[in-house]
Amino acid sequence: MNDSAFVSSDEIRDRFSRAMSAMYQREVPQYAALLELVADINARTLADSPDLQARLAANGELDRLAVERHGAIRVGTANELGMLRRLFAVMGMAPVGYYDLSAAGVPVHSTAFRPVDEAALQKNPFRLFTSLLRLDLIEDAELRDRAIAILDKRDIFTAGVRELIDTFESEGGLREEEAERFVAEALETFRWHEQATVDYATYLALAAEHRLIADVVCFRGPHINHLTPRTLDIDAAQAAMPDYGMTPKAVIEGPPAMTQPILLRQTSFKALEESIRFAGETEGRHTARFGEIEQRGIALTPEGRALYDQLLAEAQSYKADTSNEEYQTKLAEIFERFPSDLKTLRNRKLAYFRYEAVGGVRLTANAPTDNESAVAALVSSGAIVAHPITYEDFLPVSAAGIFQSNLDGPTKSQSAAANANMADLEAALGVDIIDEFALYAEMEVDSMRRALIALMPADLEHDTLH
Ligand code: OOG
Ligand code: NI
Repeated sequence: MNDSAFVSSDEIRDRFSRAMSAMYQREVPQYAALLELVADINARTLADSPDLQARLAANGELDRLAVERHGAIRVGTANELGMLRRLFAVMGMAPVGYYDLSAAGVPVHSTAFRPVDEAALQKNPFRLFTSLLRLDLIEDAELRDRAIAILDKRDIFTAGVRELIDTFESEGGLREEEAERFVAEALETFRWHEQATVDYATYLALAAEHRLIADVVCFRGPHINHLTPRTLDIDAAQAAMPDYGMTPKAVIEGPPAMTQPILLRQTSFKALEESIRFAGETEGRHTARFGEIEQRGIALTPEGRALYDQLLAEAQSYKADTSNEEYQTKLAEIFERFPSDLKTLRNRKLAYFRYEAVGGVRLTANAPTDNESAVAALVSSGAIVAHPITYEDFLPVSAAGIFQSNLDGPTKSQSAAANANMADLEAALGVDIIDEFALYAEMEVDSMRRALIALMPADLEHDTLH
């Protein structure tokens, strides 16, 4: 078999993410306006800051900026999620991270399908935040059974995509014509349907339990509910949204603006009210689809993340009933306790770095023998440069804020206590969920090794490295 005849998974993901964006722009014209806004702001920010431009270029992030986006979908059953896992594997995307949203009263738990290695992320970091409905959290047994019966009757995949996934798994790849067909067939799963599968009374009963349950259960498939381009200045984006015809959500989620941006800041425009045809030809309305913008910063270690979580928790009580300006001011005040310079973040091991040898010195036989101290000494002497590793994942509190701002209308309060069940989500996926911290740590350690090897004289053995 000729392996080179296969289209790479990275290439298929890139094509799929562009096709998804084109479809969503046709479905939700406001998303096209959002892309325009972000492109304008990114161009302006880069023009105003040659420094930022140089840093992004050095990190290989300038090229991916224009294609960078994430999306979100919600599915109803373990079978649907299991099949999605196989579908995303064709595009080199694996489930990373576990997000328990039940604590915030949203009856789902989630993971992000995304590429994991550096080359794949650079080509196109397209990610999909994917939630599975927690039918076990519906208290009303009769309603729960009805939801299960409705979901059991639908098939969200085309026969064509099922065949192509089988081909990918048995042959080890897809050829050009198959890859093209795969993108078109896979896209069908995420298309919007203005025709609901249930009557209006059923929709209303499910929506009264939780709007999200109605959104997942009453339609033919898991319509893409938003796509999110990456901006370099989210404060400017939030402020400019009304000029582009959008109503922004009340506050920007995540950390405040910082000299060294950390993790992820997000905002969205409110979900649109759409007209739906229910079974029996009743007309009704449903809000589901919106647009989101995000700004990404450095990935934090578990220690850094713990500090972030602690400071964010302190800020939560200021979030309700304040303007974004007031909230950001308060947040910035609280986050003064979070180091904002790369050196402190590195010395206190709060964040992850990619190390790059820039030369100037050669290692000698009496250099420190463990990689970490050797690298630290070489960073101080300037022979190695530490670049921030970009956060590629999501944040549960932010995600809850995004969910809630797009689910207006009455909802019964769901289980107030956190009710994480990662084992259940993994069973549905059919694979283990990858720990995001392990991925960043591995990237960091690999880069240390590569940097040290680059500075090593040819006569020193590479295997003296750990
Ligand atoms: C997902 C909301 C979470 C994010 O960026 O944190 C999310 C959803 O509404 O389905 O997309
Ligand atoms: Ni999102």
